Amino acid sequence: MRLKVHSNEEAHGLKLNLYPEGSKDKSSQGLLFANLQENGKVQKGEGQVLDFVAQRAGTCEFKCAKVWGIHDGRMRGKLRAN
Ligand SMILES: [Cu+2]
Repeated sequence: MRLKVHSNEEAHGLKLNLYPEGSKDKSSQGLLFANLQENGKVQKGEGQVLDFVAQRAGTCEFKCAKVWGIHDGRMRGKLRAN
């Protein structure tokens, strides 16, 4: 799977949780990244390309990797692999 992330305003970065929600098995992650450094990278003026394989079915949360008060609770979502 490939996600291309682009921000039209300030620098943001998308960070996916590698483990599905409610997963107790931490021995195998749900998402396997080609380049883990891309996950959560925040760089102004540069997009992210997140290349990964969903190894297990489940729902993984993602949020903005940039920490700044007002955005914390809002810039988030979920990615579901069936
Ligand atoms: Cu953000």
